[in-house]
Order: sequence, then C-alpha cells, then structure tokens
Amino acid sequence: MKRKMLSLLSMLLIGSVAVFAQSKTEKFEVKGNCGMCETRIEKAANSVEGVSQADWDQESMMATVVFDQSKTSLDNIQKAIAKVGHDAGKHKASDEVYDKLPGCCKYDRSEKMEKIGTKLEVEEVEEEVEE
Ligand SMILES: [Cu+2]
Repeated sequence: MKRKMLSLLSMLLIGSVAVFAQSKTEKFEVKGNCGMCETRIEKAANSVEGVSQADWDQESMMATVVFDQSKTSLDNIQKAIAKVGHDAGKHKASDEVYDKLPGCCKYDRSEKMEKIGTKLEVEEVEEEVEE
C-alpha cells in the first residue's frame, strides 16, 4: 500500500514538472525610452506564437516574457523585438529600423560609438562562448 502511494506521488511529481517545463519565464534587457516603446516592445513580443505574457519595465529596461518552449524560443522573441527597433538581449535592432523610431523613442545607443579595439575584444569573447 505504501509503495503504491509512493509511485502515485512520483507520477504526480513527474507530471507537474512536465507542465512547468513547457512554459518558461525569461527576463532580459530591452533598450527603450517611453510608454510608446513599452507598447511597441510588448506588442512585438506578444505577436510571437507561444508567448502568453510580455511585460517591459521602463525604469529597469527589463522585459519579462512567459512562453511555451515547444512553440518558440527566447531567441525568436528577442529577434521580434529587435525587428521593431529595440535592442533585445543579444539581438540588436538594425540602424534602418532604429532611425525610423519617433524622436522620443530614440534610446541611447552610445555603446556603439566605443573604440574599435573594445568592439573587437567583445567579438572575440562571444566567439569563445559559442564554442
Ligand atoms: Cu518610446
């Protein structure tokens, strides 16, 4: 009887772990300025299939997304946000889209102006990580 209870309990545990694994919460930095940015960023994230929740905080410039891992990935979501003009995680918005943003939304991109030497160093580090 006791053994039966235990196996039932472990089945329940395994079942709930599987449910949790499907939906994942991730937090990452998204560059932006104002309420318009917030709407744009959240809309872009929500447009990705599998995303159930998206929130961007203007103060901390952090986005929190909840998504179904079997339908999409963090990469996809960040790409969708970068596509509408906001640097998201390791995905950067193209200059073209960024230039089209309203004036109030032109967030600080001064990092890009850093010395070439620094930029090269960063790229080398990224390559090492990928290997
Ligand atoms: Cu804005």
